[in-house]
Amino acid sequence: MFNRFLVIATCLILSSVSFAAEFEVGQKNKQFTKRSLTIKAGDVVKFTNEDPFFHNVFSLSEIKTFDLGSYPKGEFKTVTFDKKGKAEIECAIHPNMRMTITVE
Ligand SMILES: [Cu+2]
Repeated sequence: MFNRFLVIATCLILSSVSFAAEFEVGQKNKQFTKRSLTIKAGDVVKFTNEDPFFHNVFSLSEIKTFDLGSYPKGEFKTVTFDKKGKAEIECAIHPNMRMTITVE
């Protein structure tokens, strides 16, 4: 009885949630591991520092302005892109680190 209730409740919850995809972008050898990435509105991008020194992630783009600060190896931070368009992603510590995220 109780199990059946749980199954029905779970189905109701799952059907009302739209699943956002998660994409991972590393920071390795002073570069983003992807130069460009295309995602859908609502998707999440996880930026993981794989270098033995600090990296930063920021964007001044109109669709998403953010600054994740600086963080060391092994740490990651996530950003949800909710608006469509293009975002230029940069690292404040290494000016050559750049990538583009296209949100469709
Ligand atoms: Cu960097």
